[in-house]
Amino acid sequence: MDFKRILTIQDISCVGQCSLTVALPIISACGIETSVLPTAVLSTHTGGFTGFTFRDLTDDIPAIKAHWQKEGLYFDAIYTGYLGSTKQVAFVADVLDSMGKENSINIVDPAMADGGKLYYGFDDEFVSAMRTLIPRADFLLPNITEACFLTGTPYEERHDREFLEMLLRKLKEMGAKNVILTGESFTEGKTGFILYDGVCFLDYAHEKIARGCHGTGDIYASTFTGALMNGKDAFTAAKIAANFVVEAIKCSQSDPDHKYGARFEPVMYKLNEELGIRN
Ligand code: PXL
Repeated sequence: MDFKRILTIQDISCVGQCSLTVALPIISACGIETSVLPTAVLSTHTGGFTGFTFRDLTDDIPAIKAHWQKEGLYFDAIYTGYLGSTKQVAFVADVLDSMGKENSINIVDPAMADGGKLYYGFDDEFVSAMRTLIPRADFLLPNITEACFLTGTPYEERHDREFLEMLLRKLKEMGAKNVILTGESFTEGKTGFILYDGVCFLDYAHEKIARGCHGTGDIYASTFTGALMNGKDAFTAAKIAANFVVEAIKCSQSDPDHKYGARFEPVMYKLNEELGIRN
């Protein structure tokens, strides 16, 4: 059997169901060994909480990478998410360039913005740094706000086909091999994703659930990574991820105290069934 080892690079938000506390269980449940490179440790995520702690791990990255190289530890895929500082982005670019095995896959989620705004603590300098990861991405997974910031396009509430295709084309021109715009579709009143590989725009639309949850981008990117590493083609992996996010959001609807994240744990078995994995 061909065992795959992937590396995911993002923060540990101790409470809040995002980043590594989502990526580690989901990708592992997809049957893939998941190594981690934590970018920062926060007491909670930064959305909807105040007074959180933040320990930046930027300066640990070069030594961690050097040790892995010494041990000959390389990865079949590298998936990046929330990064802790502008300086760190260059270190992460270096890890993407040098720690993959031959034919490894880079999945870049430019986790930095939503709802027309950058997340707390990010600025234009960080956005510019994040642009340097685009040509390294086999799969770039922005939401529409991130796509606007990365392309320097003013954010608009208008999400018609012309606007969405323009964003996807620009990101492709900026060097991404494939772009998956999340949380959008070409069908009015629905959400989903649009995958652009430079040739076709492949659209998948599903129901929009009234109450969205924090961290769903991380559930999406983690599930996509896990499904892709199980040999699914990109469109199928993206569809499995979209359906799993819907299941997790539905599962969270009845619990108003759970607004800080989406409950994916009770529906994990559905992802296992979909991928034919028995835990
Ligand atoms: O889910 C994205 C994310 C990840 N990590 C931290 C965050 C956020 C979004 O706000 O604050 C720390």
